[in-house]
Amino acid sequence: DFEGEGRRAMGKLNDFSLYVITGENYHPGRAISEVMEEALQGGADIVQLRDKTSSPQELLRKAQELKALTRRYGVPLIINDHIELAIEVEADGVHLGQEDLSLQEARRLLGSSRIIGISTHAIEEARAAELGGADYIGVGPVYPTGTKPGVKPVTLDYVRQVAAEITIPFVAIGGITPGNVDDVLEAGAKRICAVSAIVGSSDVKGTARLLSERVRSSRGSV
Ligand code: TZP
Ligand code: MG
Repeated sequence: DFEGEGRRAMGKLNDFSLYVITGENYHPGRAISEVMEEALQGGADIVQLRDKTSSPQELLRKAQELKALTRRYGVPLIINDHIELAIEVEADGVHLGQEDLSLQEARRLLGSSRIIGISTHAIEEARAAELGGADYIGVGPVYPTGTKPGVKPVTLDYVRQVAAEITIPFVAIGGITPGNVDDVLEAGAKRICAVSAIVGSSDVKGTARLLSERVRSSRGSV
């Protein structure tokens, strides 16, 4: 049931290590569910549908596909921006930016058993999200990234600041690759998120496995 699934998803939120977000531009000609399944096979343990261009009908179809896939793998599905779509497909939660619907309004619409994640770029935003009842926050872009071109990186200093002060789960995001993930973990991240490094890889499963193993071993729970 809707409530029960949500609570199970919440229970999992504390443990997740590798959050993968869709990015279809990075895999032209390959289906979203095929690529995301490879990421799940490699150890991704939370999935977000992020799609800024599709029609409502296309978005609904993709959300339904990913809902079926994530159910099969027993991991939460988060929908970026579209709270009404999250409710329609009974996703596990939503992810919102600073310019989107407010956290309070989102909570009112979703209830307490669904996950709400908020993007943050400065400690004031992180504090406000924690105080406002967000379930997790995004911290980034840590590094420059083609997925969000022109956005100023928050740098590892902000990761350190959040790690020291914020108690809800946070996920470091933006330009994270196998080559720099150790620095991000060293700065205090216990969870990381990637788009291009995973879905744009010629070995999606292998890259997801590599990243998830680095995160898990740094947490001492491989
Ligand atoms: N939010 C902050 S950075 C980012 C988002 C959605 C993009 C991350 O993409 P990539 O390809 O992992 O750098
Ligand atoms: Mg948004």
